[in-house]
Amino acid sequence: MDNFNFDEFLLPYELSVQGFQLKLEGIKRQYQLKDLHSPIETVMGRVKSPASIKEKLGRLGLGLEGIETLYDIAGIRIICKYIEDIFDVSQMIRNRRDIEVIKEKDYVSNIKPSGYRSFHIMGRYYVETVDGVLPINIEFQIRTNAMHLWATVEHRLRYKYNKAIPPQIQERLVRASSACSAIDEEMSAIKLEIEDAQRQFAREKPRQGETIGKTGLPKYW
Ligand code: 0O2
Repeated sequence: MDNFNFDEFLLPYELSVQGFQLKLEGIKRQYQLKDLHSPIETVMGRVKSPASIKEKLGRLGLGLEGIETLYDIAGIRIICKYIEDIFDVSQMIRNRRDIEVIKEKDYVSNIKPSGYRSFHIMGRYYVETVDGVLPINIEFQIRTNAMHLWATVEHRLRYKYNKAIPPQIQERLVRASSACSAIDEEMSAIKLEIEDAQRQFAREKPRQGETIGKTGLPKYW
């Protein structure tokens, strides 16, 4: 394991992550230029560190020969405003011709016992390298701001407690996850109500001083 060249191995993963971040930022920009709500709010990317790769392989009882079976060496996180956006973004990824979807994990409908919520898509992406075309596994984690807040705090605590979070803290985290779910549901309900009002308003003639977006709907937000 010691003489494995991580820099060389990880370079195509880094290029893929950078490339996808740009592509997804581009989609967000296109929505903005069309004056439409973008289901993508923030895009983040990371390549798993060698230490974290070794730790995960060890946890799975694999040696370095198993490295290419890991799905999350290249990771893209897409943060959305509303739960509905998660499903729009997932569909957007499924429809892409540069990604072959391998599997999906719906932790939004099937919340993990820890309280973790997110929608994961594991895909294969083909990178052009000097040695030819290389298949790269890439994991998309799609979640709302509330899901992201919870996941980052819980992740940090897991490291702080060396993965053994005390039971009373775990219980509070599960309750915090339910509170985040409630926020997501309420935000979606508010959005729906405003959209209904916008549709109603669009059927009426705009009064003086009121603006109508390119979508034909008045700009309330
Ligand atoms: P890190 O440090 O974020 O990279 P697979 O991906 O299918 O080969 P795995 O890892 O069992 O197998 O899949 P799972 O459970 O879907 O986890 C994948 C990633 O989702 C994790 O990667 C985390 O990023 C995130 N995740 C899953 N469960 C939790 C959870 O309970 N809390 C938090 N905060 N994140 C979670 P890593 O490698 O575990 O971690």
